[in-house]
Amino acid sequence: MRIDVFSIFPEYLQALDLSLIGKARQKGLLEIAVRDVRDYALDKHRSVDDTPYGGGAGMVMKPEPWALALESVLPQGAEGQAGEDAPLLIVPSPAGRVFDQSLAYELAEERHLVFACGRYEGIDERVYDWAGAHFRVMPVSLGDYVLNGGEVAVLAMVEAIGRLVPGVVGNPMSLVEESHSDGLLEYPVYTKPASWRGMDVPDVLLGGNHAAIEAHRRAEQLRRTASRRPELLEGRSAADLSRADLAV
Ligand code: 6GU
Repeated sequence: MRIDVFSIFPEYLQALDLSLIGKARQKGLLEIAVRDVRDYALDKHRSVDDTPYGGGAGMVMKPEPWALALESVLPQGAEGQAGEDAPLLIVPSPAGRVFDQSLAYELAEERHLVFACGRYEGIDERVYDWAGAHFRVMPVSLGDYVLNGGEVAVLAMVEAIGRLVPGVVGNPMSLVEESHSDGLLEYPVYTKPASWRGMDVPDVLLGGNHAAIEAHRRAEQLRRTASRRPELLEGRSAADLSRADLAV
């Protein structure tokens, strides 16, 4: 998968050199390039913002540096309407579609993602209209709160998406058993010692009855989800929840 990130603070994205995502880049599973929008500015001061028409607080990002930046990742001669195979331009914004695990799975199937990190009060709206001719454009939000720019959101999204690309996570089973993979929160985990500061690991986990362990973990997933995130259980029919669940 190819990923291009545009930002005026490329240093924020240095965390993508680390850990699992950094290793996946080294292995060539993820081809990630971080680019400075200022490199596409037109004046010697490399300015990328200006005052808003109509007045108001703050500054707005100028359209031309963004168009030049985004054009630089398009295949040569790519013009006209953006088809199904056009790169997907993700615009981090608190006004976007909320990012969740199902969207992460969806985006992990893409060939080429481009992230446009706005700063200040945002990017001139005409950039999105222009971009629609060359990209599929998707505003995406991490949740209902405000960040100063898209960089931290891109770190979260690239990590969530990248780890779903085949080969990035060494043991694919860890993707199956984690929170949200089946719409429920993860079961609690324990390691040695079996007794610690007066607290014991549940007995069933110490035995070798795999069916009993599985039933226990499933029950814990449901208990935890009902207690912390009850809205995740809404709309799940009794039939949807397995027989082991009903025995809880
Ligand atoms: Cl994706 N971007 C910004 N700037 N703020 C946010 C966000 C994204 N998600 C929540 N707040």
